[in-house]
Amino acid sequence: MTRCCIILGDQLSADLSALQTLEPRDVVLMAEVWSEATYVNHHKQKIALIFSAMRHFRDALRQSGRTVHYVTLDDPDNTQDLTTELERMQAVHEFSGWVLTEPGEWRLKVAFESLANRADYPIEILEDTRFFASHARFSSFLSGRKQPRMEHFYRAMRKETGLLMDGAEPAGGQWNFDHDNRKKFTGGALPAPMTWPEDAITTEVKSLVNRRFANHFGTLESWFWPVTREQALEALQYFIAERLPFFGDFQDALVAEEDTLFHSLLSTSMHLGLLSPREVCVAAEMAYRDGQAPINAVEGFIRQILGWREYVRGLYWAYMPEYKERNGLKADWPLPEFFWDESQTDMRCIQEAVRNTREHAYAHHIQRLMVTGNFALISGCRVGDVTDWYLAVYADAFEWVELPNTLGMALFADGGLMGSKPYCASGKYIDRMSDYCKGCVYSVKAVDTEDACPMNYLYWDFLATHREAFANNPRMAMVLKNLDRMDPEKLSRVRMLATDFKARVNATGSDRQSKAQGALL
Ligand code: FAD
Ligand code: DLZ
Repeated sequence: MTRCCIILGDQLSADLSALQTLEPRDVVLMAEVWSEATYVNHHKQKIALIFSAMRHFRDALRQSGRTVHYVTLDDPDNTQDLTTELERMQAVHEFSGWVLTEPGEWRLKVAFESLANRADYPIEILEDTRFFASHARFSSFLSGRKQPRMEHFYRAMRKETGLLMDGAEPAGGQWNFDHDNRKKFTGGALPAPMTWPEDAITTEVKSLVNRRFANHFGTLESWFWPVTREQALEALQYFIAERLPFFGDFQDALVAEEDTLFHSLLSTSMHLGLLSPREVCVAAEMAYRDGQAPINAVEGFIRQILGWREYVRGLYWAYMPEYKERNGLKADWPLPEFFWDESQTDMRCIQEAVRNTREHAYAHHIQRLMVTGNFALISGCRVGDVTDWYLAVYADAFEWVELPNTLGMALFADGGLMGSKPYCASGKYIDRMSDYCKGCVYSVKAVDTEDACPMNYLYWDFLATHREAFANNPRMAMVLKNLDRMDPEKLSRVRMLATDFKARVNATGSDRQSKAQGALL
């Protein structure tokens, strides 16, 4: 009567719902499989992080006395797919039944449900309880709301969890301190990301990844990812002490060659299950209560986890699979080559965001939203290309969190479900929040000349293209008024520059003018 529990690469939590149901005699299956490692061109660090964390979790389970069948990628018997590995193990061991916690991605949930329906042995799929809001709780939030908004959900979650509450009132007297969190960083010492000596497991996994995934995006040289719960707890403590006090002030800042600023780098640890979101929020709140971090920092940080992280997951499960097909702005321009190779662009902001991404499998939120995301939005990049890119290149990218952020927040392709207006901006915004423009060959002050920052003419071209679609959106009224006031000849020059830019990129893969002209001769 032995049962088996299959644990996936992002389910590395001792309190996982499926693990909780096991008797001491029951066993665990974990498998490194080609299908999961290649369904998009995952960054090398993402694959290495998941394999290393899985192997460490296997060892922790074994130390606790649990029998674990662990299938490595190179195992000659490996069928290289999670559901077929389950079937293979069942044929060998004839378990009395299986249990798993629901996968975090739609495609995999469907695959396991379909196996459960056709198998002649029981496969039980349990809800993932590692989130604040269950599926039922999120459905009840959505029900009856025409226009769901994160802020309403977040306030309800604050009240329900008691996080950052003084009785019935929000701590600090306000629900949201976002207005205090928009400072430009003008210099000073920045705490380096925490790192640990590399152990034999990570070294072996990196060598496996270099050998088997040599053509995948990114490098393995840098590494600031915890691979065990102990390391993740240290990373949490380090963040709370060194970075959280400044997190709020500089949450939206962009600084050349400063790749992580005051961000926590905790997303991978929470998604893999090494940390629970609750313990992360509680640690942040304690720092506020102890006077170690100001309210604007702590509220801003907790809002990202209790608010945004839960909200995007809720929307994902509520609207999939139809959500993935949305293309509200009919975007269809292929993603430029320079998203994979920053040497192909002269835009310093994109160079910085893509370099960070390639070197670290990381970019902070404003790089993702206001640099690469904004460029993809205003140039009209094809939604599927963009969502595949984001899913591939970040160590923390799992579809439940990546898709609503990309398709909804960055590309405004979901018809306004994630946000009430598109996050579109010209180079002026990037100049205000960063030091990128100073070292850029393009002129951020220019709009309708050859040397103008492409973000400028693409921005006005975007507004002109979608003028009718945005006409009834009160939050777009001001920018549309500015568009309408633009001299028609100037607008026509701007639109021509946007067309030429895209033609140049189509022809050469690059926006570099001299190279493009050379290639066209
Ligand atoms: P911090 O800035 O320190 O924030 C703290 C935590 O808050 C994060 O660890 C994360 O868990 C949570 N958080 C912050 N913003 C969001 C958000 N918008 N949605 C959900 N959780 C949030 N996040 C992912 O985890 N995976 C993704 O694949 C992903 N793709 C994104 C794609 C786009 C286009 C955009 C605009 C954002 C995306 N985000 C994604 C959200 C956010 O950028 C990352 O969570 C964050 O940069 C992770 O770094 P950090 O841990 O240092 O975060
Ligand atoms: C992302 C990933 C990768 C690269 N490899 C594996 C793997 O070999 N085995 C595994 O169990 N899980 C892996 N994962 C994580 C899964 O893709 C993840 O569980 C789903 O995306 C659901 O969130």
